Amino acid sequence: MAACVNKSSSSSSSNTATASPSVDRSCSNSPSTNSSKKAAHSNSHLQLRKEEGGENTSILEEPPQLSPVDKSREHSRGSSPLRNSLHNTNPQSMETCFSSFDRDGDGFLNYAEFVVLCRALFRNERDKPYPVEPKRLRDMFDTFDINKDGLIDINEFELCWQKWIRKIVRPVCCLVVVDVQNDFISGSLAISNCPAKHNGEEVVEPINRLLDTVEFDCVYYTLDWHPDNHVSFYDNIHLRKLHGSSSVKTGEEASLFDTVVFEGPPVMEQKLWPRHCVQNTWGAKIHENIKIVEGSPFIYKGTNPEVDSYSAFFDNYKLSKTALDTELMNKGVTDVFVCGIAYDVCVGKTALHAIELGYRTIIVDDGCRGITLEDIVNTKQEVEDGWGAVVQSDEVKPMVQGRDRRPQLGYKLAMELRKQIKRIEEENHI
Ligand SMILES: [Ca+2]
Ligand SMILES: [Ca+2]
Ligand SMILES: [Zn+2]
Repeated sequence: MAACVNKSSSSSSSNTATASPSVDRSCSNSPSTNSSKKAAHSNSHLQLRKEEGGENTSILEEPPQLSPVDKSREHSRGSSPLRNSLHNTNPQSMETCFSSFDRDGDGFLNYAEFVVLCRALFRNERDKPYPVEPKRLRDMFDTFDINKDGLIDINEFELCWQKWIRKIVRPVCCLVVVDVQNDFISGSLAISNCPAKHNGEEVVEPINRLLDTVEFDCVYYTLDWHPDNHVSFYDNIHLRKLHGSSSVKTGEEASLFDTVVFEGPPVMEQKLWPRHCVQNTWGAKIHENIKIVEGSPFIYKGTNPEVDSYSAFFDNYKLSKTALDTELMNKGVTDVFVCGIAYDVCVGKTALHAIELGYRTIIVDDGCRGITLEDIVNTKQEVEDGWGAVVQSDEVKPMVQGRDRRPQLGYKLAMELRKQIKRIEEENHI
């Protein structure tokens, strides 16, 4: 488990935190952004597109449809050129898509044409369009109108196609199963004793059902994995000095679940939990009924005695980072689905870090159980505020298959691309 904890410096951790790894590398290495800028000024190229577009519009009586793409090898794919284009990696499919939505055939997508595209893109599994706020549509349009001339040309569309549409239609999906360990279910920190009185064992059925029925591209299991002398254990309070700012002044005064401030360094707030998930004990084991997908990695967190770690990505003070982000980045993961225990602690912090790192993030609500109802509500709200989604387990499959395409997740990806474009532009100006 030591190998899973990357002791990176705090400065490199925070760099990573502000970057957008899932699309960053591919975007900054991609010729598309640079070529977009150059070619936006190429009149002969635009002229060519105008002629091609003109020919195509006459056959487009109906609004073009972006087809649902079923990754589970569904055979009936229909014959629409647009539908085919989404399955095709050759450059022609992009041009087919572009000209299908360029309804007036002028070689550009104007805002109204882009709105039609979004209506085709953001649909539920029954092919019904999701409503999208005009402000969000405008933000997304502005993201892809890189030269700000109020139109998306074919070169700007290349970025839109490669980095946005294709990823929305064919997301790379990871399920992160957070801390479904004995101590949180029936052991020393059983959440059934906490205010929400949740039964942690209830996450087993929906999680196993997801694992049995949904083709995730990868699955990760996280484990709270503490050494004996861990800072979060109430009975270890005498091992460390309390800071002057701590409202609890002495170890004797402290009660279970109090929040104290330790002197450090660094000075850090810490909630005092009962001793739990001690490495290599029964309490730290994953619940015996949870299905373990063969070859799926375990991510161990909270291994440093001096700092607690709720999230599967970073410890609570971002002093270190686990291998999870790098692994997801290497796999090209776009969408992170999170479930497990405890909803308002480790699940929530994992989801919020995934959002911060640039992933489209989805909490599987019925695959989570938590500590307090109020904090669970707040967790959901924070995830939704970050353009993540909170869904039920039976909604997951069509999302993973790219048949249910949520606007807030598309918006999130567009905003990540916008940050990257801005960064590349700034670098080019320097
Ligand atoms: Ca047009
Ligand atoms: Ca433009
Ligand atoms: Zn812990």
